[in-house]
Amino acid sequence: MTIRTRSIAIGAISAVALVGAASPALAQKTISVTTTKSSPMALTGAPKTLKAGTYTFKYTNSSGIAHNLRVGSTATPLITSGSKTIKVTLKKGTTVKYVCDPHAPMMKGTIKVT
Ligand SMILES: [Cu+2]
Repeated sequence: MTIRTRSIAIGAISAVALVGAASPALAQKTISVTTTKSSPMALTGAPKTLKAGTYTFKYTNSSGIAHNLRVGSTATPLITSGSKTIKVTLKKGTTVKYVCDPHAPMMKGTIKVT
């Protein structure tokens, strides 16, 4: 009786482990972009290159000045504090621009998608 119970338990653990192993491939990557109090007119944290795929861009603004983050054609609302996220699919071989809409001449950058 005891031996049977153990072998069933081990079988259950193996099944859970297999499901867990499949999850990371489906998980989305999050890119954090921030505007800080010390650099209140800058978007920092975006990488220069990214692999093609779908990403969550998390924009955090601690400056007290209204900013947003636009990546390609997708933008967060304007925020003066806190965080907002957008989901963006980046296509291989493109260069994607990101900006803060009200301050696009100074708060901007590009990401090469490989
Ligand atoms: Cu701005």
